[in-house]
Amino acid sequence: MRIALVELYVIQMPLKSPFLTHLGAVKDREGIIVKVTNTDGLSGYGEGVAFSTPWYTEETVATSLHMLTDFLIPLLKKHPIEHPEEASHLFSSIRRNNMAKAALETALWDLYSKGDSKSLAKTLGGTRATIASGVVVATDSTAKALQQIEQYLEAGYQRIKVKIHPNQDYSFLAEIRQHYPDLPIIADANSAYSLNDIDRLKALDDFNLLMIEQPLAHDDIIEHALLQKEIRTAICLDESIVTFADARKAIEQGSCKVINIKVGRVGGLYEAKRIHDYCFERGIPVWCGGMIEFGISRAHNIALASLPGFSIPGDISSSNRFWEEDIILPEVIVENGIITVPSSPGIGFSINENRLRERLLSKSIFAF
Ligand code: OSB
Ligand code: MG
Repeated sequence: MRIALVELYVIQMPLKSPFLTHLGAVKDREGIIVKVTNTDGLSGYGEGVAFSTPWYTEETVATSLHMLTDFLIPLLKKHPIEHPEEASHLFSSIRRNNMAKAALETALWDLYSKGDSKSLAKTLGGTRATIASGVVVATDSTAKALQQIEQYLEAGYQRIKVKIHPNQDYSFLAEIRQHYPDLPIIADANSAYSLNDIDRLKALDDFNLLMIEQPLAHDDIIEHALLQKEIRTAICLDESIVTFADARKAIEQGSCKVINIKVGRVGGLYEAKRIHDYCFERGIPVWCGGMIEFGISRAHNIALASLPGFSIPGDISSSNRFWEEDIILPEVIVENGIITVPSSPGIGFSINENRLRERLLSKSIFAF
């Protein structure tokens, strides 16, 4: 791919309002923008989606920078590749650190698609011209949740996800369900429960949820299979699925009926597509998860979600869900609950250079 330059931009932006889960609050988002430029002067972009602290996975912005700077970028420099699919094989000599890998891998996909004058969606094998959009309500009061749901439904979102935990589940969901009898609702627990809570979790069958996301431990596959036998509500796995092999094992064991695919969590678009393909062949629905991300990662998510197996609205909301002003142009817009998949080359969005500069904390450059 004749890489000439890799640049890393660390940026920081406040969220419009704090994002609350039982694991803590996200108020300010730090992220890494990766820019890969080839010898023709074409550039591709990726985004590192690790958080500032290791609350969701073990990675952080600092560990991602370390991995990119000291291992991944030197590896790519030493072993030139012809196609982005080779990147995940190349990076497999480094254990885990999936978000760092995805940051660089996704930039290579964007660059490759631009060089080929094809949209990233087309390059990946996407078949949808539009994708369905859902949104997450992450707050600690029922009143606030109801108010936000109302606002998001007016904006057209097709399904709502709420965060639950043992101190905010049955009566919280009962009230939401009473106000919205037909609303497709996902309840995401981010591992707030154990098998000791089986009766609490069984009770949630009362609400006809679309699914319950990651009720048990972040690294579990076995206990989710035991739980799925006891509850009617479909289990969706998020944190537990870090590789293709995890997805295969979870499906073989009956640990889930749905998978939330996040590009960063699984180490890039290649692995994300492999998981999609495996699920699609077996009739297991998938949807695209979110990471409170900036526009570059959102753009990669839109391309991924254009694949045929993404049959459930993802956590792909508009840029203005979290940000006063995003770092891409145009911003991502949800209209009547859908997002149009760009057809121009690569991710199909350009960089809002002023905004990037405004939010920049540090920059590093690697010449090849
Ligand atoms: O568990 O899906 C999750 C955000 C950050 C970390 C984990 C999760 C989330 C979300 C999606 O719920 C938020 C979004 O819309 O980007
Ligand atoms: Mg989740």
